[in-house]
Amino acid sequence: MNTPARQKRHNQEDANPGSSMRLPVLEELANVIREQLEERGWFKMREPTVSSGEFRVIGEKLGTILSDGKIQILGNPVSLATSDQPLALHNDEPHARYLAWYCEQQQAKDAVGTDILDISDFRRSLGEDVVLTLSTIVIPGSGRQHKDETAMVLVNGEARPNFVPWARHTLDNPEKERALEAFRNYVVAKAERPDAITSVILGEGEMLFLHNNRYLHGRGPLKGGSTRCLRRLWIGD
Ligand SMILES: O=C(O)CCC(=O)C(=O)O
Repeated sequence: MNTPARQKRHNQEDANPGSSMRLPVLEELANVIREQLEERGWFKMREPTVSSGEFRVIGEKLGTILSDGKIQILGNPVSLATSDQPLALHNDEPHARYLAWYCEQQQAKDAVGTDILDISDFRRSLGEDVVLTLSTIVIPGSGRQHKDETAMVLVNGEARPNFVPWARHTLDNPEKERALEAFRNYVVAKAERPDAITSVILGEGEMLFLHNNRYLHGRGPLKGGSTRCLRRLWIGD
């Protein structure tokens, strides 16, 4: 019998994004996503029953949430991502192992996708010397989580690329200039290969998960007045 107390608990569970009834389902989804990210670097999920709140719960199961915000055009943009400008291929905050976007609203006409490019062979292609030099190139106050980031971040022997083509880099010796040039040339050569870039278009309720240390991402311009709105998570270890 549905007692008033039981009915009340049900109603609370429906309202709560991480309701205890749904937690095993979300846990299972997070396991699948983690496996896909570690195997192939990205995963698009069509799961219309997952709400934006539950998307965050999935993110929490994948790691520590470093940032949770909206990518949509703002009257006074606080970043390129919140303007109608195109975004060249880049990495987000390098301490975020995974990135995730949940489409809350897509542009009514001419849906805009997120472009992704596999750079998982960067360490072998660039070589250890270049990787080490990149880790000494400061990108001053780039306005992300860590104020002075470097073009490569080394964490416990792992190299995390931080490719931000529009940012000012401190290049105080020729070795750094050469290393950054090599990084840029590497990305250009990768992007020029046929079918290298995949454009992932999200419809409402769809999600994209990306390994930020293995893939670059970007997007084309948005239409002025676009209602496209993605909820974005940066997920650290
Ligand atoms: O709007 C998009 O599809 C990508 C946004 C982006 O580049 C970012 O979140 O850093």
